[in-house]
Amino acid sequence: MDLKKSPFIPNDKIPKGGFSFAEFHGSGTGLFFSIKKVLFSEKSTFQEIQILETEEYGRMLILDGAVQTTERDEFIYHEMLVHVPMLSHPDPRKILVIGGGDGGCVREILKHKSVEKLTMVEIDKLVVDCSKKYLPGISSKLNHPKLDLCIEDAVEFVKGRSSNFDVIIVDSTDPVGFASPLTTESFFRSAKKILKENGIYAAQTQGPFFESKSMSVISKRLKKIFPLTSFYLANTPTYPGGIWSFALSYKNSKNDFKITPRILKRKDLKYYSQEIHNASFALPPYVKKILGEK
Ligand code: AG3
Repeated sequence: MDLKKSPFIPNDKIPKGGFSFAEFHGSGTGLFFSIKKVLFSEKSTFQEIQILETEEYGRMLILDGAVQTTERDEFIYHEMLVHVPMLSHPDPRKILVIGGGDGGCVREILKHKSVEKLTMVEIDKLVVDCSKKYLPGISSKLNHPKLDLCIEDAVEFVKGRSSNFDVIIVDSTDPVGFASPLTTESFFRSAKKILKENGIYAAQTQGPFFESKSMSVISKRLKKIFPLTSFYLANTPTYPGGIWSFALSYKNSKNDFKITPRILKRKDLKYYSQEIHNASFALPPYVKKILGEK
């Protein structure tokens, strides 16, 4: 093999006079983005927030050095995190989003006419504010009248509320630092309590390629608390490993997650379809192993 050829970034691809941002995914590997402009860079009480204008992916939101979303590929993650649980529920009216300050989940949830009230609990107001300013396509519905936006810690929010929600969607950062309580058994127990009897809990559960350990821990905990949990996958070009997992859990085991999902007739879905919905639950053996499934 000619080492000078493929393994190196060709000189003409290294930004001249500009710079690049890299997220490391393991030791000695990662993903780099050529940056045209820094639009926002500040430290909030919770984290370091950056919005960068990239060469290939449009604008990109980074929290504590981890890529959260880019204008070019955000549709995949947001459509899959939202429409799979929403269309698995017969009549989702009251929805709770945890995290999701950029507004991508809110935008997708509001594509469902059954929604009467949508509550979003985001810990960091600065993420909401800068997304409204710099990511207009993603945050477009953050001023919607059906949305009740609460700036508070979701761990406190879920404690002691009544069973009010049809669907809970957790759009969190990686389970480190202040986001790690969102993957504990006690959080799952509280979330289950505030779901109605036929309620559904969905969450992003990291990538199988670089975060297999945390995926396996989350899977064990979810399966302990919820009577029925199933995982599904989607391609996410800008997240570690390019593939991401999501969990779908039911409060009541009488529900069957293999029911045919309801159909959402929209022309603006770019990744989600009923076919993809069903196909996304097919897991390769290495992922089943991580999840302790056969
Ligand atoms: N939240 C999950 C992003 C996890 C990405 N992890 C990483 N890059 N290490 C995305 C928020 C989008 N609304």
